[in-house]
Amino acid sequence: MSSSMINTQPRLSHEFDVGSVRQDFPILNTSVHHQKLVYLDNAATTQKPQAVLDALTHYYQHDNANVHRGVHALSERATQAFEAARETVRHFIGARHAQEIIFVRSTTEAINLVAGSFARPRLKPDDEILITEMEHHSNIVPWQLVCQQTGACLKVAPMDDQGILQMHEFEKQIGPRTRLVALTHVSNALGSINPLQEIIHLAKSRGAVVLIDGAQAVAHLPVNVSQLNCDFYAFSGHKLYGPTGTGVLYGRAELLESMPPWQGGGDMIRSVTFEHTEYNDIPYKFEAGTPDIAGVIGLAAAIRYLENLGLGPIHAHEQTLLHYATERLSNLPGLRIIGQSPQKSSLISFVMDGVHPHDIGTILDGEGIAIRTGHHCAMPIMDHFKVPATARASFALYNTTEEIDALVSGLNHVTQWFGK
Ligand code: 7TS
Repeated sequence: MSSSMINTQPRLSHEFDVGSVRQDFPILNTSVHHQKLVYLDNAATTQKPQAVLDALTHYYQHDNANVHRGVHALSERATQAFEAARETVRHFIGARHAQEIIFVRSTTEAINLVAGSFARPRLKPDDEILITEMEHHSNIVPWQLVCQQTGACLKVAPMDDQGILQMHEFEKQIGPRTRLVALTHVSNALGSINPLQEIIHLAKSRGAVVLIDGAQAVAHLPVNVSQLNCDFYAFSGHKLYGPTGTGVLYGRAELLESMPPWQGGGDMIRSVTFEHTEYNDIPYKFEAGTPDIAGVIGLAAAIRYLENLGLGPIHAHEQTLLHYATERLSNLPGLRIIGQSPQKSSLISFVMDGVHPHDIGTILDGEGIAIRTGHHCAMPIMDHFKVPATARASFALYNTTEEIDALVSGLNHVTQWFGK
């Protein structure tokens, strides 16, 4: 049996059974500082279900070989599993063609690929790239580099104090010179879900190409790139219960065809002489060198795991956690939630009067509770809210209301510790 055929058992009930889901994640039984782990740092990376761990092990134990180059049985099996994973991803995000799925290392790499291969060769001085104020650094810095290289100009659409994109300002910023609109689907530091349908329609009606950073979306919301009608969509495997070192760039076939390769090397060519190189077809043109074969196969296992549970029930469960946590945290004296969009994914950023977020994180860690503290690679968001950092609890499909109770109890200890 090839690793691509490993599957999770279909669940009998359509109800979301978090107790049973938790049993699929061995790491959740870990103790930290003699306490049961409460893992609330899922926006940084998610834990992996046994199905993913099994897919990785199975591949290395039974199928390991390089892809697209051997006639021997293992290479054919590895290639078959790798290409089956591409089809799994295509179906998962509703792309029309498997060749529109490019395997990369991460969201960061996907965005850099578009910056280097789409934007950099095309943009001219005074052309514009429009982003938003709520971007992760990986959807800011690659465009700054392109602007430095081409003389194009970076524009930023503002958000309001709830963390909602100001649509009228956004609309005003899309001008005749806007070549590219690049924005996040879900903000990693605020949780805000952007109204993509409206934004993409607007941008495309003005002739701009649209890239969506889906790093914080794909594990939490059903995504269909064909319905969205975006040109590029980027995400990371590790935030989707899959292995680190895997990511996906979806790109519309016509655009990908028209772009030069990004990196040169093996697999991305059809023929090479010292005088001339013929490039391979898409997607291989953008996949130079040996890919993370095991990782991609693990990513497909993660997607099958999610599809088996259903993004709808997962979203409903996580929204229940979000609302429960929002209510409980709002009642804590001196705690302020940063990011209050009514359309929010399952994370809460917050600050506490007189306590540095790092101290919150350290005290919670002592109780086995993992949250993230810092600027979340979104320093412009911190600037907007005039805070140096926030504490962030981010929830995944395996989290429970009891874990939120543990968080609240830990935050009460923080308040007591600081003598309030
Ligand atoms: N875009 C968004 C919206 C993100 O949240 C992240 C990672 C990235 C891009 C980059 O993803 P990578 O897999 O290429 O690193 N965000 C976070 C976070 O919020 N905490 O740690 C990483």
